Amino acid sequence: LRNRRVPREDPARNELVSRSLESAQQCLFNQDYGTAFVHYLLVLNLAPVLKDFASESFRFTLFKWADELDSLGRIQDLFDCYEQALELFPSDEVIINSMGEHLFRMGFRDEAAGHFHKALKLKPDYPEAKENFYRVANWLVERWHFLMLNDRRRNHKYQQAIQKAVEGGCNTVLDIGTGTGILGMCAKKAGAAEVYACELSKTMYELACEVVTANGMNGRIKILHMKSLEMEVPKDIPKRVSLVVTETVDAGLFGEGIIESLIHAWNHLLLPPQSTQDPSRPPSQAGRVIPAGATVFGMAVQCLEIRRHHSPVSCSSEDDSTEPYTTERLSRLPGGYTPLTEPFNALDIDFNNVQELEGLCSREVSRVRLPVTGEGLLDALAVWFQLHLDQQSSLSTGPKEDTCWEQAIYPIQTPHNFPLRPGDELIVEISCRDAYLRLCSVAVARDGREFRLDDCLDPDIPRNNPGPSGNPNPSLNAEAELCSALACLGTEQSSGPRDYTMLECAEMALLNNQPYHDSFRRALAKLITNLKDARSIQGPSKGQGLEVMPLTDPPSGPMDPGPDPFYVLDVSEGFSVLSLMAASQGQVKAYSSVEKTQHQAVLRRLAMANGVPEEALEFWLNQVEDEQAVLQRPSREKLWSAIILDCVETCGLVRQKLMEKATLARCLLEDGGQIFPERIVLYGMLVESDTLLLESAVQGQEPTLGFNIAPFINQFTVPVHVFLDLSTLQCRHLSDSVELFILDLMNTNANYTNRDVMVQASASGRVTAVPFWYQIHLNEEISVSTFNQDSHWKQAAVVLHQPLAVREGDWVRLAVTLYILLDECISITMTMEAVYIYK
Ligand code: 44T
Repeated sequence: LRNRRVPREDPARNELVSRSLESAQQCLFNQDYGTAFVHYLLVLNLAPVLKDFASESFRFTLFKWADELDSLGRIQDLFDCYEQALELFPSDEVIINSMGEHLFRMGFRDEAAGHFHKALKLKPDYPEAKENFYRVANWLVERWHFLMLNDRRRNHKYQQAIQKAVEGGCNTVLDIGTGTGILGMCAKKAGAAEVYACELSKTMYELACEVVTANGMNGRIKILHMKSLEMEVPKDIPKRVSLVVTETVDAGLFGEGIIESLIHAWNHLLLPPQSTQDPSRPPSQAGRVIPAGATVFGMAVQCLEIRRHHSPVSCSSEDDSTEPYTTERLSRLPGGYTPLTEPFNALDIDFNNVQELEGLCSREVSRVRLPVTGEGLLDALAVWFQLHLDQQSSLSTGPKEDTCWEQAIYPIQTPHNFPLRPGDELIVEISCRDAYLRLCSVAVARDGREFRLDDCLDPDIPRNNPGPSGNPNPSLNAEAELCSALACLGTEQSSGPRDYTMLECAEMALLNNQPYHDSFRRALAKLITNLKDARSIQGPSKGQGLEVMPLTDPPSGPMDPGPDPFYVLDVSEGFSVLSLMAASQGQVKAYSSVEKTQHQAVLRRLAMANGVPEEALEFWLNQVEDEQAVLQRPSREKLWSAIILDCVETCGLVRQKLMEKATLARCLLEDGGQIFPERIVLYGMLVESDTLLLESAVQGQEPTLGFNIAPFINQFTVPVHVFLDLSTLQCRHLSDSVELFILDLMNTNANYTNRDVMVQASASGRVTAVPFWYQIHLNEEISVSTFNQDSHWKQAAVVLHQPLAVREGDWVRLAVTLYILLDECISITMTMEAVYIYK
């Protein structure tokens, strides 16, 4: 018996362990990671005592092998390896985080987030996991959840309507799209006998379960992780319910599929409706829906900000599969908007009438004629709605309302030379296809004649200016030449598809960011002039003190600098027209790394329209596949005269891996060559903004009807708010703008990662956020700001966990940290900590 307790020395086993360990190390040295991994697995399974000793090398081997498997597309093997690793090291946050990264890259966002979350719980200040988690948090829990939960009025109205219905006898309730469970909890609190809730997002479902438990309703509300359309009686709920509550509506009302959900609910989940013939049926035996119905409104507007993001996209896009609208908060649009008509009633819909719901999509297109009341260009039809919770109470999402809601924007491309004016009538067609409401402004009636709007080149359209070049309206000149070129192309080839609709809003705004493009053009021209000068000096007097790059080809004759082109490479990740700008300079051979075929198509058409010779612009990625073309690429590595990096994303953050790219790019530049931009400088300021707080986290229990929801959903709070429109943010400035840090792309070693910045408060208040933006320095003289009226960039803001009270004259220390993670990738995140210093 005694012997059993003493670990038996097993020489054979020991021998195996030590031989395997040796093999593992040898394989690792030979970079045979697959075999090394197998050996390590064997060693650590046989001799767990070695775990501490070998954990570092084991991890290293795992990550190397996983990367190999990833690039080989052996996904199953990859995840098997991680499973095996986690059996050995179940609470190793580095392995868990890394597995999350693989999951994320493969598109399993929920699972990835779960891993990042777990890694963070194991090690709360593990920067990689934190950054990863913040990156997915926005996807998992959309930011509007915070807004809606902070919207007291909305919560209160829903609660009242539910309470009235339950007290009136509706005692079995289904909450469709429960989110955090709030409406279901209202029903339970109001005394409903049975409450069911469904939620299709896994993260939100799990959150709802936590919230319901925390509010002592565990087991009293049955929450299902499914789409309501998949629910059946009695499989998922025992019998039909008397009340459905739902707020599955988006800014365009129908975008979350409420019509389909309610048709299904009436056919499968709800008791039959209260019939008009026999109104005596008790409410517990009849079905009804909160909200009871909705009224949709529309209004024609002129709005430059919308135009920048959509022109020249036409509203008559033939693609039915996509949402026909974008969303904006009209009241917060930079530059505002001009109503061109009064709000009009576009649709009335009764959610308690299943025949009406079913008939909606097959309903005939209706035409309305709207008197034009304002003067201006028609840029969009804005749409909002009233949600009738019951007979008495309704919520409005209108632009004049004090609401968290955005409006749906149906962009319209009208000819720039045809402003509407009072006295005109706008003819709008309203239809419902694919359960999306579609609004299309088709024509204008003026002086007894009708002018169709979907045809820019209609010769019948009266012209009040000579054309794009002589445009009398200065605001229209803000649209880049390129843009009008694009518009012309689109209409010239009227037989072809209107493929300029392939650009997204932000891409369209980029195209319209003329100051940026002009600045780039000037900066590049300067560089080329300098290089030309250098070449002409170098030519005849090679080696006279000037550092000359070794050339493999013999240089051209001394008197003739030769037609050697300047090579320019644009490695922007998204859409970019800078390669085209470069190509249009002459004597430049530009390469674009734009990947999407539609982007390439747009660039080609723009090149054609702007007279750029075909051979001046090439697509890098197409060439990588085409060996013949590869041969024609610059043969020497250090040949690029300029490399263009897009360093700031539209959302207002520095692009990931920027510094790594800059380091690489620097190695490829010819002498005197340049990276564009050469430097970016980050600016920020102290502000007090309650709006930003409301969009970042649920504030206490009061707005959420006294339910304990905030701590749960606030786990998904992120410290940096992106896509901010700083020019219209409701806030008080509490300081001037200050320089926060500099990223020098021409010299990455010069960059620091931590910096303390002292900021003096210019007014008293509570610092709740530090919005930030960038000055992008193309060269010493020329720069553009990402916080600028014409910018396609939005801004971002660090939202402080704890507002900081300051008095005028106080100094605040901002600890700005720039995470540069030097592990396979370099990425940058910013955290900021505001410390109140002295008075
Ligand atoms: N956002 C509004 C739209 N769901 C609200 O998974 C207003 C946007 C908005 N679950 C700024 C401001 C605002 N079965 O969690 C979601 C969703 C779920 C379903 C089960 C179904 N058939 C569905 C359909 C949706 O319902 C939840 C709410 S959808 C509300 C959308 C504040 N930007």
